[in-house]
Amino acid sequence: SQGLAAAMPFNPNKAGEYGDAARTPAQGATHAPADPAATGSTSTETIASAKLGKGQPAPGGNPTTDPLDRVRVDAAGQRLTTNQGVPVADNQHSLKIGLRGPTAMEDFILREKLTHFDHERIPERVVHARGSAAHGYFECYRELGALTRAAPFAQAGKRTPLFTRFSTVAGERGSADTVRDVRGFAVKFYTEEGNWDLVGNNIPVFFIQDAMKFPDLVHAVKTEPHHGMPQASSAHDTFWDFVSLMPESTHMLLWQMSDRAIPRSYRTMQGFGVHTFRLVNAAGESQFCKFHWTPMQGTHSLVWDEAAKLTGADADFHRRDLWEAIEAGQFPEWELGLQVFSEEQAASFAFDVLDPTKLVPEELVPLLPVGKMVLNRNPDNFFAETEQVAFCTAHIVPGIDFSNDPLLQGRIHSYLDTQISRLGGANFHEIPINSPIAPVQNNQRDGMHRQALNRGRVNYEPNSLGGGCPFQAGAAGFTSFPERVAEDKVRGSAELFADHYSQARLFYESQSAVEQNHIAAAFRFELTRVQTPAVRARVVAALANVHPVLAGAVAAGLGIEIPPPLPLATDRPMPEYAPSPALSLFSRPGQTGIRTRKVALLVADGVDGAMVREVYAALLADGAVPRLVGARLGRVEGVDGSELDVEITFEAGASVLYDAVVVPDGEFGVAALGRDADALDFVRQQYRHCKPILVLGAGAGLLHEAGVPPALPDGGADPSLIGAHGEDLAQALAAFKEALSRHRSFGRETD
Ligand code: HDD
Repeated sequence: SQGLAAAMPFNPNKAGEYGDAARTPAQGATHAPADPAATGSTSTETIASAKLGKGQPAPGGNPTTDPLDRVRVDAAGQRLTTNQGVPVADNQHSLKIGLRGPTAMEDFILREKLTHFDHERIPERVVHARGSAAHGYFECYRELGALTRAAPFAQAGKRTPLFTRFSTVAGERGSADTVRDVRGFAVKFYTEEGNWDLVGNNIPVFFIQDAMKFPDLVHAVKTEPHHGMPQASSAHDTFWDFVSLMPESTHMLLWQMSDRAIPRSYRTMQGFGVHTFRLVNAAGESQFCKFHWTPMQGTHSLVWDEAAKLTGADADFHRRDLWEAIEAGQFPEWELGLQVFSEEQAASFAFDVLDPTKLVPEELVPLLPVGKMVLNRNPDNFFAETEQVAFCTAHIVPGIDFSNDPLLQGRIHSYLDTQISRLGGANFHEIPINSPIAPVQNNQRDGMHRQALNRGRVNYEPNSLGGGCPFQAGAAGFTSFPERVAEDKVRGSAELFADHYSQARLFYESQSAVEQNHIAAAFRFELTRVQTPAVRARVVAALANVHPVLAGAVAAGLGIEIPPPLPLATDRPMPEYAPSPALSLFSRPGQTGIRTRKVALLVADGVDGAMVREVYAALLADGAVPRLVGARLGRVEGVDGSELDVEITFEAGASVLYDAVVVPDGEFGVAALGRDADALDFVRQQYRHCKPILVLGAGAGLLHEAGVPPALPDGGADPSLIGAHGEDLAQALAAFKEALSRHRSFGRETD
């Protein structure tokens, strides 16, 4: 707790939790957005709405908190009541006819309480049920009027509040965070021209090309219907049966079998809008656009063995990580980059930009950085915000428009539709987290749970009795881009959609050797779980069209010969592909150094306490999160007589929860650790998972006992396995921090 708590829990505007003083974060204690007036910043968080009033909001304020204030409830100092506001005298006993008699039918307090409880659950999302979210803002780097009239890009420095939810896809609401899966990356921008939802994933392509196939895909990947297994995993027959009969999924499968699908943190994932969208400027001119979110924290992933163990050690690993980083004031940031290209350019590409199984290589259309997203406030209430937030691809604003991507076209229907059953009616837009900061005025009325008290007699348009209001906005309102379409009405797909393998090959060839090995291992694992040999063989037959090395490695892992490749639907040459280095996770190490990285310092009676303290302080100073881990809670005594408080035990703080380990000096302490199976496992797993290890003096004995190769002062062949004695501690610490900022040392990987 010393690490994160030292930075003080921070949640501006969350008065309920930290008292009214928390509304104005103390100077130096937080990373609150700077006061534009004081810094001379160009920030123009100008707002004008009935809910919010006009003009600049309070510095560091977030316009979405004001509408949420309306519904914030704080019980401090309040008496208990029923839902009708009747004070409750006794909340422990039902009303009985005699102390040993039956309960009275008239006990309205009991009945109200139980009835409400019986209805506390709502249907979980049919996909992306498991997720976590946070509030924040988007800050625009530059005015983009030439490209789009969308409000968030209207001015350099402009801030637009937003709410972002990350999720897994296949698992149920209570499933583990670290399973192999695609991650959802959904952002709701509360613009003054209405809400814009960019509902993306951490992978830039998708499994299928047409929304018609989505229910089948989801049925195939979710638990099998007869026995409800497996939970949150694609490693089963129905999924691989479906995708092996759907060659268009091959590109996405390579991403899903890559380390992208086991991120270290939500904070270390890229996000993608996936589809080609349109930007439209005030003159009505349009360009195509792809949206990319790039994490400032770098792109980092787990290793598979670690991910599997984490599901047991902490099923909330990603949820906790996001929450703790924000509470500690270490606000995660992503840069928004646009790939903008004209229709003419698109027509010259060797792939179809309307095909969501294809990406636009950054080498072909570079990213234009246009702003950043900062997540700086955790929700007050998980259900009210994270669970009830309703993202819809149909939620776009003037300046953004759809393309004809057939997957996107189907999504435009599906999201609105699903919210109606999930959130119990057509008024889900009135739930505070979904309600825009822009005023809502129309003639839609009534329905379940209606909140607005629409006044007057006019609920139709055109009208004269209401002075014609609300009136059509005309050119100031949303106008669809008038794309010319003159075609036959058909079911089918465009010619270039038939190329299923070129970009899968591009992706594979763009990966480092380490990443390629991980992809092959993931296919081997998943297909080993598949029980039907013909399904396994069909997947390898698809991979034979991607790359002979990959197909060979997977076939060898399954103990089969490479089958003849699946037939190709097109043999068009695909000229512009070369390896795209931007597709490797290693191309984005990040800019936040060792901040928020968790480091375990192993302790026992007899370790060198002074040295442990020195390392602890040095890590804390650079924003890392050190923890003293021992066999049991309480105090251990160092050889020098110093006392150390164990913060967590090996049982509760398993190795997989830490990014690195420090093995202490002190012969007796090291000998004690060497007799502890948990301590030995801890060191072995840190080594196996390629994490930085700092070994102080006699600590070398623990590595030996654990069967880990010896550490050298400069790291030697393994730059993340660093040995140190008292005199060269500073140098070793520097090397350790450097290794920690790189995250892992895959050179030592053997499995
Ligand atoms: Fe979807 C949820 C992302 C294709 C239908 N989807 C959902 C969420 C994300 C995505 C991030 C969770 C939003 C949240 O946090 O609440 N979905 C994608 C991406 C896709 C995609 C990036 C392809 C590019 N989805 C897709 C298709 C359909 C749907 C083709 C249907 C035709 N998706 C849904 C849904 C969900 C959903 C059933 C479930 C819960 C919800 O919408 O709110 O409507």
